[in-house]
Amino acid sequence: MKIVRIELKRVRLPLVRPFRTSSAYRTHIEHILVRSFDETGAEGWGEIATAVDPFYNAETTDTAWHIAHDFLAPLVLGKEFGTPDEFRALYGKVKGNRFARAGMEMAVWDLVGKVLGRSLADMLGGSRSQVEVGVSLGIEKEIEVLLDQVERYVNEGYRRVKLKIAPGWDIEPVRAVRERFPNVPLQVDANSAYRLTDAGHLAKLDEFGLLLIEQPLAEDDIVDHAELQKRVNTPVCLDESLHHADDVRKAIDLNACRVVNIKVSRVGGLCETLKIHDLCRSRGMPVWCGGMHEFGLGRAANLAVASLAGFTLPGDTSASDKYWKQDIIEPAITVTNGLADVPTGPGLGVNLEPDRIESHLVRSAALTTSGVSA
Ligand code: NPG
Repeated sequence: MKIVRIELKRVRLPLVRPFRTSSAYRTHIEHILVRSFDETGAEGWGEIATAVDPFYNAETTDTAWHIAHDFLAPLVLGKEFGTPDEFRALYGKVKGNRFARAGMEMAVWDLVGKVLGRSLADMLGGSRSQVEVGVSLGIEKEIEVLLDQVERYVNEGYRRVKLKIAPGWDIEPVRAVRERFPNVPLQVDANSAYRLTDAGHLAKLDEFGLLLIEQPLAEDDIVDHAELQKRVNTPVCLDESLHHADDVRKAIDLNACRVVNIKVSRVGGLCETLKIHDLCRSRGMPVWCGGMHEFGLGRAANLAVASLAGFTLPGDTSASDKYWKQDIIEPAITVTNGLADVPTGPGLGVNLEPDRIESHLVRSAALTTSGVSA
């Protein structure tokens, strides 16, 4: 198989509700869709789920465009490959920029799945037809507003609640949620807002029986997290710090975490996701599937990933309506009684809505074996 044409489409969708984390405030999400064609005209789609700013990690929508357009596409166009693993080897010399690589690779998984008539979950070796879903709730101005949000999603059946925390918005909101919802499985995400000197403060979270505290310390740290884990009882979960399977191995060896968040984008794609899943399984490390506010396309890939046996905790794989008034796929992803169906159609198994993509398009480009065509 060869990729002979790649289209990039930057799409901007309004969020139904602005989302605040310790480092960013977002009202819209802009992701890049990758549409790849093989020599027979078969096509596959992927999603590059960067933030527009470098506040979660170093990549942005603009850097991802640059890398995909100027490096990844030229490296793969017209080159023969058999499997997604062989495909990613074509741009193996590109360092970092894992969100861009993940979207490019996802389009090939979709394409291969469509050609073979196999779903992504089937190709990955998924073992569930439905997955348990949790919800991620941003920082609010008032605790009452947060409590309303928790109530809404608990009533909708979501299986666990994740609260974003930051210095000044941590112990009190968590205490309030725990008092009002004593039995809800609860976890927090700091998006690297604390330092090791905050260990004593973070240990105050221990009394709330949290499933985990996600990425409390710096996004480029593993070592201090190991020290923090000695000082808090709540299991530490790493997100931003883990870029590939080797990072995960080091984190496990150092006891830097007791849970791993796997995000397809953060680790550079589905091939690396599988490696990390298998490693964690062999080392008895629980994993769950994180999200990057993906549109329905990337969300479908997350559901396929979460169907793997090692994903034992509910993921951030909420329904489309948590984020979008109108997703770019039809039907949208739904959650019933806290469960989402793993797509069964070929490839990612979703139907894209071209009109919706076009009406939210910011920028597009097409590249072929003979160069940029549009
Ligand atoms: O459900 O897709 C989702 C969002 C889950 O909160 C979520 N993601 O840090 O994990 C994170 C956070 C995030 C989203 C971070 C977008 C940066 C950008």
